[in-house]
Amino acid sequence: MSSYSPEKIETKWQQYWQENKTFKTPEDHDKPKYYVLDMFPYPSGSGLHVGHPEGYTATDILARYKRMNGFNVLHPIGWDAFGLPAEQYAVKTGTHPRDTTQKNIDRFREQLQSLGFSYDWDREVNTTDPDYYKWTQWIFLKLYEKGLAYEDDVPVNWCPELGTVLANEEVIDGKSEVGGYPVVKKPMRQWVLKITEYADRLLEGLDDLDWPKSTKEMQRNWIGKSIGAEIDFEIADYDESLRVFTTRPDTIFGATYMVLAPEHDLVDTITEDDQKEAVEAYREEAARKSDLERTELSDEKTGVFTGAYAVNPVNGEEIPIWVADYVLATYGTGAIMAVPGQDERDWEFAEKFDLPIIRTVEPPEDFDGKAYTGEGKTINSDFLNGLDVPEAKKKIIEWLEEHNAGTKAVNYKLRDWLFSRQRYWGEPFPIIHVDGEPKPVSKDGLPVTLPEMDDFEPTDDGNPPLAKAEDWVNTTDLETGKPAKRETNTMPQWAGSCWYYLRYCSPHFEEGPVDPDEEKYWMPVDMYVGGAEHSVLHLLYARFWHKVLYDCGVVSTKEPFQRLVHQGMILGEMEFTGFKKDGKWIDYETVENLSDEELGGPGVYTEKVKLDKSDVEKRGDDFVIEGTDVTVDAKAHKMSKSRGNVVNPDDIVEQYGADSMRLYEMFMGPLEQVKPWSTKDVDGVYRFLSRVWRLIIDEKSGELNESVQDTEPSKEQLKALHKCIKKVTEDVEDLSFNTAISAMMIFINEANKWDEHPKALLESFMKLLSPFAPHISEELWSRLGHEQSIAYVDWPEFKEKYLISDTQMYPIQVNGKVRGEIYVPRDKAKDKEYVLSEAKAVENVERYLEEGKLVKEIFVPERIVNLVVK
Ligand code: ANZ
Repeated sequence: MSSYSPEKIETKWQQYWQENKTFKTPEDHDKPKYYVLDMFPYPSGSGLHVGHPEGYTATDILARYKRMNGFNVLHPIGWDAFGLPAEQYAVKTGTHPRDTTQKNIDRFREQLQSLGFSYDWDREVNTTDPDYYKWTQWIFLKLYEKGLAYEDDVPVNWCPELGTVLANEEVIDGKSEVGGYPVVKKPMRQWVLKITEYADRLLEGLDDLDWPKSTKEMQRNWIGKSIGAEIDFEIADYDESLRVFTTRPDTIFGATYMVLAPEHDLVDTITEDDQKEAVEAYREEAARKSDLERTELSDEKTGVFTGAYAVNPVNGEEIPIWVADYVLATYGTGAIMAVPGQDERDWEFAEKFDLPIIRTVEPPEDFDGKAYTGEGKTINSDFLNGLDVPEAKKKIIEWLEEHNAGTKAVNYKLRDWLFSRQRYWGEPFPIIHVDGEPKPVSKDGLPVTLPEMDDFEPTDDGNPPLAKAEDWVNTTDLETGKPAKRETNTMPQWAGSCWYYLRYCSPHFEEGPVDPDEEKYWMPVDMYVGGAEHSVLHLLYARFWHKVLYDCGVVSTKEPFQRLVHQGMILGEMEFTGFKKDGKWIDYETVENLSDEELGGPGVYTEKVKLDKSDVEKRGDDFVIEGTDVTVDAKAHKMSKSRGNVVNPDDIVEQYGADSMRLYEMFMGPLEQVKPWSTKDVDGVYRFLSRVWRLIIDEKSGELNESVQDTEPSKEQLKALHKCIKKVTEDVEDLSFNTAISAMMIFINEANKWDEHPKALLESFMKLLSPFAPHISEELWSRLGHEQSIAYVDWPEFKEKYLISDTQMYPIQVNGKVRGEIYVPRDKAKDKEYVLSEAKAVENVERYLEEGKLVKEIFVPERIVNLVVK
């Protein structure tokens, strides 16, 4: 073999790693540990997409780098393999989801192995394996024992098309996140997890995590803690009172009307007869809208008057009670005091229905808006007048508590977690029903495995497919001998991913989900890399379970993921479109800024022309038609089948090899940035690797090049190498992989100019390259004469001394202007007399000295010489 051929060396090394179990995690707990984790994939039918190797290469570089730096590294992978697609496929084709899943897993594994990732394959986990989900069920029972799992009849998001209930998070704009099918509300018996009990701890825990700011903020908003008060308003002529939640109790003197959510219990009681019809019609209308539609700020406000009045506890004033759908039944108390002066939604409503508006906070003088939501002095508010908002809040709460009319209150947006699905392909609940009451299956009864079935459709009345497995459903309570029925719901896909990172610590442990000693050593995860789409759900649910397990004494850590990084999405290739009018090219900006009419009518005089990459050139931030100044529209789009811009990683690996694929995905740009794909640039990194190859291997003979010798590296060579070591080391630590690769390219360009290539120098370079491009590095390392894998050799140490050159340059100024420069030997660099005499001898400087009189000599060691001449 003479030229660089990845197809030959890559399989060879993959086999070597597998046969030698090179990446088996060492048992040695004396070394410092590094746990680097990927979000495990859902093994879909379409195989890996180019987004997977992006995060996976980044973590693999870190894993390999840390091993070479003496760390004990845990770098595992597994499969998040329950889920809807395999079940839908089963309904369509009759293929059991287990078979589909197994096939997909095998394909994924093969693809990951073909990319040379250094996973410990002995620790693979699979959420659908009964040995795994036994512990998912065990954890559920812990939640149940702690009163954190309960059954409830809840109005749920029922998706008839999918035959299942969806969590709020899985419904977007009234449609299912998967498939986009319509979703309606329907009351159903469901399992619910009390995540709300952990709301405060989930908030507090965020403070110490090294996570992207935006992700923490999303979790904070999702939990949505609001501090305020609950206030009771008597209802005139009724023996009832109305409780509202407000974050602005200080504005109570400005409450000019009240609003009940259409679903509020009091609506029926207090609506006056002549208003009943209107209220009823309004309620029906509201039921058809989603929460999102109802609370949209921009939408026209709607509502009806009930005919009843509430009494403001602070001043006894009677204010009308309305029903309006911008108030949600599911938040706070489902009722509000409306303060149009300080709340935008209330202002709009008051304007529309001609209700009074009273400001209770003085807006700044130049304020010309409507509702004023800012800070300021309280006005029109009796005993609160003159106070700033926070003081006024404090004082009114004291007053309300004294007068038994209200209390301080906290509210969360976070709801309890709807934890059951009407599906087959999920974890069965370890629950039986005896006399209609739920009862946990005893620990020896775990795992409760899925029954064999070949019909995966839900029953016509919406019961889960498991209800059809009668032999399985009907069982006996082993404790009492009574007949019992198994729970037929299954857990949602989130369940298995809530704790998989723990299983990796001791995947074969039989006494519990995780071996406590291993957990103590490995946890928390030091680096977790995955998509930003998991900012809330998976990452919040896993934190919740982890905290419950902490409370149960199963884990010793309060948080699972210390550091989190999201890789940026990889878009399709850039697409270029030029525009023509009357047969002539016109600037893209012109097209963008002119209306169709101005352009001569839609599509009549303008013509869109799809352009090839080779038709355009980059000019500053724009792209122009080659050889002209005419700008074009240049955009990259999300990869999608319908757009036809999907890049298949297998094709790239086949054409260029895994090392080029890895290197390219890291070279595209900063890890966290969104970036367009460019196959042309894969070619670039391939050429770089070929250059590395040719530097060491003689293409004709296939032997080491003659220039590769056991000689001492020169100072110049050491300087180039250590520059590279410094940069690559710092950049890997900062996850700045693209710039690390640039530094290696610079080194190779330099090295190509040298006649001799000392072995030691090349070996150091191969070490630097090895986490990025492990196959070529192993191959060249072995050809340089090593029998052991490069994976565990020490990372090259950076030595500052090689960067300092042998001479010191001094600029020589005369009267503050540079007139020349000198180079002095390093050992004389601080010798004032020597430097000054050399400086004065510079021809150009000498001239000035002859012309005038030297009055002052300024010498700054290792910096500069300045001579003042008059
Ligand atoms: C009076 C008031 C005056 C309010 C003011 C705001 C500004 P967050 O921050 O989201 O918790 N609210 C309470 N329950 C509601 C419900 N079920 N549906 C819709 N809106 C509801 O917001 C709390 C504020 O949202 C509460 O404070 C209430 O309006 C409204 F100058 O009460 B406020």
